[in-house]
Amino acid sequence: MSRAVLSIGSNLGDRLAHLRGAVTVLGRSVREVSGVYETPPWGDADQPSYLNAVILAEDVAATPHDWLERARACEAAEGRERDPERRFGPRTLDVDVITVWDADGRPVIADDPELTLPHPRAQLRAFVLRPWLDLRPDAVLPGHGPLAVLLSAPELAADVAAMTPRPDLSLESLA
Ligand code: PH2
Ligand code: MG
Ligand code: MG
Repeated sequence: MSRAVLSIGSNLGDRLAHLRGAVTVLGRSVREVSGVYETPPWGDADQPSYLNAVILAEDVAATPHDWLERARACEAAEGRERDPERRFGPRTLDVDVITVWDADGRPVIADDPELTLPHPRAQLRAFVLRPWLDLRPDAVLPGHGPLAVLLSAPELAADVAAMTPRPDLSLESLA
């Protein structure tokens, strides 16, 4: 069994509908979906706030590149357009592969430029760590440590304080 943590985010158009689109396209591989958070834009402040959530996914045969392909299929289904000028700019849907575990339960470590695993900036992103921690309080980001420890880093304090749970927006019933 291959397992993956996927981060989903949207800050353009009907944000909740775009996140729901990801859950729908991933289909039967979705095991659990976190709550939705409203989060301040990270990396490029001049854009609307995001809705973010995390998906725990499983599939018997998926390789790391299969997860990447599925992430891209979700983005394409929600009309994602890439702006080469703005790496961290606004988007209808972003689906990032954060970590993958192989059939033996070992985390995949890869520095393939197309798919670096674990995701090279996950440890800096409260909008990834917080919803993942909600689902798995004991989770560890391979190579970095327990999520609870990473989230208490002073560099993340402002982002943690600024993100707000949106219990009124649920993806759960779709999983
Ligand atoms: N994604 C980005 C850039 N900045 N900020 C938040 N809050 N959430 C995101 O998903 C996000 C971001 C590009 O991947
Ligand atoms: Mg991203
Ligand atoms: Mg991305």
